Amino acid sequence: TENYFPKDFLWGASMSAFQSEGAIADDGRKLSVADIRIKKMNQQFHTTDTSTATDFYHRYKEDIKLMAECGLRSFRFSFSWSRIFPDGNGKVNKKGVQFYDNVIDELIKYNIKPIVTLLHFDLPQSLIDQYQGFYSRESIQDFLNYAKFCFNHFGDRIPYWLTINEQDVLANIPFFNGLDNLSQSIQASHHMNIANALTMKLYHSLDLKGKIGPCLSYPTRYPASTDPRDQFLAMNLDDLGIFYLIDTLIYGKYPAYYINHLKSKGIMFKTKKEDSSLLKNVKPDFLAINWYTSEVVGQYLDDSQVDDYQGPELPRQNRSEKGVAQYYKNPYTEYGDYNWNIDGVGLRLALRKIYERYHLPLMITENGLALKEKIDHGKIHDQKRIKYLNQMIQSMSLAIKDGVKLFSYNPWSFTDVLSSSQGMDKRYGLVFIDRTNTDLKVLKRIPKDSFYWYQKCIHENGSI
Ligand code: BGP
Repeated sequence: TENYFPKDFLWGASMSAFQSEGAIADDGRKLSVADIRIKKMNQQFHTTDTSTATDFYHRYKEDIKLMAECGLRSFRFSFSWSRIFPDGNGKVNKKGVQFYDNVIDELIKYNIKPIVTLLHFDLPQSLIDQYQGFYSRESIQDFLNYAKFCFNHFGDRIPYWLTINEQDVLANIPFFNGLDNLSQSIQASHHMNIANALTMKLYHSLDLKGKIGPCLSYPTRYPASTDPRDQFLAMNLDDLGIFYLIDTLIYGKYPAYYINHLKSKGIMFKTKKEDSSLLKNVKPDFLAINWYTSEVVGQYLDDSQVDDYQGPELPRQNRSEKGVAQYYKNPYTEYGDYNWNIDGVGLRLALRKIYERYHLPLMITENGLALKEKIDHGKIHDQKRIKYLNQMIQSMSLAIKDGVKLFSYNPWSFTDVLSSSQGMDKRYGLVFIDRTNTDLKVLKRIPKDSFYWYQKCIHENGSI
């Protein structure tokens, strides 16, 4: 296939702190909401809590060496806020800072550019205890202080910063933020919008040479039928899923469709007079997108309506959102082991749609296929993942040909990591981590077939 990747394209890979580091109480670190959430969810499996994860905290040198061997030019990871500020505010923890100094230096040693997320699902639990985290306005200042410390201390070595990972997810799933209900998390999302805006403005006011942007997730949505209502639904879910957040950041105010939507649900967040000026004049340098899959959406059907429905004859998925949408399986695409499909065209469509709406450079910060895997004579033959990556990379090339300014690709995940909610058996990595072993000290790293495939792809700068 034709190759449109620029020579300096950043081929990388992606991970996050709570899913890889472990060592959750070492060297002064305190708990985050993710540690507590995951422990609650997976009480029965010791191997699926965050206390060890993949032990990146102790094995970062080994993992970074593998990154270099793979040929990575960038690595997208996150700082654990409660490692740097154990209470979220107050005193800085030197040993936590030292750890990230070490990781960054190790990456630079191999010429791998660090892409750092400030917050990836792991708000310090102490901020929940102090004032309910992002639900409270105080969180804005604490996030800013944390960001400021990081910019000042690490800034000269970090070319790309991401503010908050997947605020769209945080806004809709309260417990990811350590909160209890949707109206709290809508309020939290407003505070995160301001925190996001002020953090980017702060960064741009400093004399640093890097770039900064928000990081959001997006599944491409296909309407289930030509019924105009399904067509409208797919667009509306896009708007209410992700675009309202980017619109707010870029145009400096909430779009009317979002406010109308909240009102129709009887939810409204509180604002202060100064908020509209705080939200204005933010200029993200790029948008970071986590993209995995495409979805087919149709109108929501009550059981009583199902029989009369004249719409699409598609297999219904188990998933439906009451009163909002019914999800279908896409018969034209293949699926991985976890209900997410392999849809390269869907990625091309997403890249065009997002670029044409905002005209900002794009970076893919997550993309991958989850599989259940086992070691087979010392190897892991992940052919389906290779197929997935192949489709994605071809689509990226075509998107670039079409004019999309895509400059970096960081598939999820470099090594297997702890899933955000489904334990250690749900694997995305290019490198296998043997955690089936009951001896947690083993955690052997084994590059999968996809590792060698991606290594070659990087070497050829995307000619596959
Ligand atoms: C994204 C998160 C990641 C990662 C990924 C896969 O939403 O940013 O942290 O986990 O999804 O999701 P999961 O682990 O639930 O399969």
